[in-house]
Amino acid sequence: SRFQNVIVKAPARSYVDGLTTSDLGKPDYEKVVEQHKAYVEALKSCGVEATELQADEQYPDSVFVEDPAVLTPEFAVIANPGAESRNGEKDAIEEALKNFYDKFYHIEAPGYLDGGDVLQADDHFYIGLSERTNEEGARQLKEIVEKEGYKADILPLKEFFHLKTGIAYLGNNNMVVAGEFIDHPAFADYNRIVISKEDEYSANCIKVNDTVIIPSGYPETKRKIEEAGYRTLELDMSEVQKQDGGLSCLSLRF
Ligand code: CIR
Repeated sequence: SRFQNVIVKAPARSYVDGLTTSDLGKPDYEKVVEQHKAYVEALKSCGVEATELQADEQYPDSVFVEDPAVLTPEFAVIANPGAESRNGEKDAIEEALKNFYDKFYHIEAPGYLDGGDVLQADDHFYIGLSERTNEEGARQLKEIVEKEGYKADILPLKEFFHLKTGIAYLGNNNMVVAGEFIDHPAFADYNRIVISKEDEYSANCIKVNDTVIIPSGYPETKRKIEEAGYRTLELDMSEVQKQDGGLSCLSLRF
């Protein structure tokens, strides 16, 4: 499937004080601005139109637009982000999505869900249970997508922060897997591209039309994805990684 549009949001100055579990140090604001610009340019080079939302100082993590929504070609689901400091991010995202969608669903409390815990592979959704996504949130999303004709599985996470921290779908049955997903029965029928422990960060990559965008500094991952038949494009993600973010987190693609 091809994407025509992406939504991105510029990093706020408050980004450097956002949530993180990593011990990689404080991000450099000027540098994350540069990295984000390069990211938006890379997406555009893959043939999508970018809707670029203004930075919002009130929400340090709002650059991670993937978490407040889950999109399909037919409908939008406004999520209910599980971190309190991030929950209000969903309003600006819903507003932006009104320019593209007529059909909306909402995940409602006591259900919580982050888009980072949701992976779509063709007509199948995988929904991770994490610190951010609870059983009720996952159940609501499963019910929505099943009603719309998709399949859905709910998977409790053991180690990863978000489901998509350790997995990416490239199409053609090709699944990039790391850590707890390498031998996970839910993914046994895919052609698995296995990412080693030391390269785990690069499992969060994104296929945008004819290109797979990967973080720079992972030659083994680049080789494996190219061997699977894809063109790759590398981006420096250092300041994003410091705040537990990856390539998928920075955009909504539809
Ligand atoms: C957070 O803790 O929510 C952000 N610092 C990182 C969110 C990353 N998003 C994602 O994996 N989808």
